Amino acid sequence: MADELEHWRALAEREVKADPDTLTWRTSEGIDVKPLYTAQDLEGNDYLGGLPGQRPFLRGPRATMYAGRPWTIRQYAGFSTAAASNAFYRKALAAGQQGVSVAFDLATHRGYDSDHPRVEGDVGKAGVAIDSVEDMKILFEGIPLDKVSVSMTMNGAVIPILASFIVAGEEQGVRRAQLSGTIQNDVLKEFMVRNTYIYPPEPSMRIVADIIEYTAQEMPKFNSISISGYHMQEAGATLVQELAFTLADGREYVRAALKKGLDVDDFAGRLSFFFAIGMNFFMEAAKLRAARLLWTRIMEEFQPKKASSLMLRTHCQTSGVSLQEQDPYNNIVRTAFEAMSAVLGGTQSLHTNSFDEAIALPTEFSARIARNTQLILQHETGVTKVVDPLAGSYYVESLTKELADAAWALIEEVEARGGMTKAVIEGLPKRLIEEAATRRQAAVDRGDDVIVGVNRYRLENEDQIDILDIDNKAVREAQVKRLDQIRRQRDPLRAETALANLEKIARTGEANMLAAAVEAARARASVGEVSDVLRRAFGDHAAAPRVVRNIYGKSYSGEPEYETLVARLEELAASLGGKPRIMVAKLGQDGHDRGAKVIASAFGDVGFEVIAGALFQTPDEAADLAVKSRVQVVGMSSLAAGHKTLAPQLVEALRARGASDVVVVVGGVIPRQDYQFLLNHGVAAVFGPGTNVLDAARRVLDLLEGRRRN
Ligand code: SCD
Repeated sequence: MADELEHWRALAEREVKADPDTLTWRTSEGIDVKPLYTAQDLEGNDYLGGLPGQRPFLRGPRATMYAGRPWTIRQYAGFSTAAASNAFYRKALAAGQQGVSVAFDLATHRGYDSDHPRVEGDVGKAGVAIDSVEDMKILFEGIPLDKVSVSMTMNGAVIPILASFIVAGEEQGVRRAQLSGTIQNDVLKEFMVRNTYIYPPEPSMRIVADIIEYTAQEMPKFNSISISGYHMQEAGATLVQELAFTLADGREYVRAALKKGLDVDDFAGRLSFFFAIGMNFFMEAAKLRAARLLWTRIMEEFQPKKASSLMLRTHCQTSGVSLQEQDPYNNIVRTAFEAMSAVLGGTQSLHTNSFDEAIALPTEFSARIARNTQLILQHETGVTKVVDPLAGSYYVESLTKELADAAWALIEEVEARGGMTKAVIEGLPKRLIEEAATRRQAAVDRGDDVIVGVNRYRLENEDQIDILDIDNKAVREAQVKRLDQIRRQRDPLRAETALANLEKIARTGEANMLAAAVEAARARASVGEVSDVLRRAFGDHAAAPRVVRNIYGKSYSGEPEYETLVARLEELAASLGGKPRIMVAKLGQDGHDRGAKVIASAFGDVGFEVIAGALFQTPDEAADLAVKSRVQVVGMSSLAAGHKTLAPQLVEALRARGASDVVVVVGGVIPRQDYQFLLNHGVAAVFGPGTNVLDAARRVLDLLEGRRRN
């Protein structure tokens, strides 16, 4: 073998006219991927050789995997009203989808009823508006909850939403013990990346534990949590970070449940996971194998007796950030590869993104292609026939081990700091993920990481595609009407008593909060009312905005285009008597802040003074801060479709404060169809998905210089 390898090196050297080691690819995880793997790479790899359905489950949680039952096609969807979403689910189920997965709007996520003044731009936009049991009943009308399993992506307002679901089931004639599905209920990652938290970390962890307790006792078919790495990768995490922080979160939840006095075997089998699957094809499949191995290792510490307590079962979703606005049909291809990778890695359930998701909500057409991508995989490719088909591959087995070992080192680092709740409060995972995101953006902007149709092979003219736009005003009016009706028709004393009881339990911890909320939901207390009661007991969590520095700039330093820009900014600073000041603003309930953070970081490096606005500001609050901070530019980042409501309100709020000279630019998920609307409403420039950050900085500088000349 050694001789043959030497011979291979000589041949390789002749072919590429360089040392073959120069072909090694260092991934963003810091893993060196060599051009060739051989049996030698497997020497000393002690993770090899297991079988599926058996400890440590590296090869899959079930013995027969898809040969026995294929993964669940579970498309995440929801928009507008409960009735519109219900019609969408029913059609999807009839067309081959196998489970339901509800996307709630951001108002619901953050525990606000649709009539709350803070959520005007958010109602019904990026998900369905649910204010009460009545909406929940409409959402599942004609969908038998004892047969179809339902996933609900809810973390902040998890107590009222799960309570409303339980009561909707009851009133559909389905006992809670028969309900099958999953509630996301993973709050730790909200503090790290997704930001739809409501309460501070510690009471939020109590909520998680109460839900695990209640479902363990009352809902044996229901997965109490979906411990999610997906959003970490979306926010820019490397696969090692995604793996490590997700599993460390899982360990923290197990401890929280044990602290309540539960027996590990009573709940561990209903913990579930959720990972993103991006474009690094083999590494993503290896990640799922490594995840199962490490979860078994973690769970063995708790000495469960049941095998199911050691198994990692997971949902996967193809990567949203890998989708591009430019040449969007390419996204169908990206999603298909990612889906294949998830399946080769052995996922239990899968969502495939629609190709237009980098631009807007999926249309019926794009949703059909996304669903069919999975149906084709299940029925036409033969991938379901063999369990863990990548096992034994020199490369994939090596990757599995490297990922597992690197993630384990990070998990141990978290452990040394006292576990994930502490690490989250101290901000370690968030900082590491934000640094990785900024590094990745620089690699894309520099063209080191190629994205077809974006930084290479870009089309000169893009065709416009049809998109789905929601008439948010109409949704809000309909919701407000139903809320009024509910408040008029319910027994006020019963609702008040139930809410007061919940508040008492939240303050004392003397009983289960979900059990109390079920009674409140029966009494027709709304999602907002239940959330407010808990807000009174726990307070609101406000994260301090922080920006990482010197990562974007460092990767460009010395490059002429970058240095020219820096010099131009210095010149402007000299003439202004200080650096030009830009405020990066997130308005409404949209907590997706990867873009805002990366912009803030890169703009800071090139020479702007960056003021990071808090999350969830109203246009008036943002305008107040802009005026107080004497900024010349406000950059509003919008990823949740609220831009048409919120950007004009921001422009107006600035004008009302005598600050109409402040340049307003908008970036994020903005469909081209909306550019002119925004420009007509006082926005100076729009930066859609795929914008090169240096180009954006140059454009903002042009605008500022233009204003100074005029
Ligand atoms: C499975 N089964 C088998 C089998 N394989 N039986 C025989 N032979 C086999 N080979 C059985 C299982 O034991 C189970 O029964 C049943 O079949 C269903 O299989 P499952 O593997 O449990 O599948 P499913 O019910 O689909 O559950 C999958 C998860 C679950 C466990 C992963 O938690 C889930 O559905 N998660 C989805 C989460 C989700 O959709 N999240 C969306 C997030 P028993 O149950 O009786 O054992 C969206 C999001 O956050 C987007 C981003 C954002 O909003 O920011």
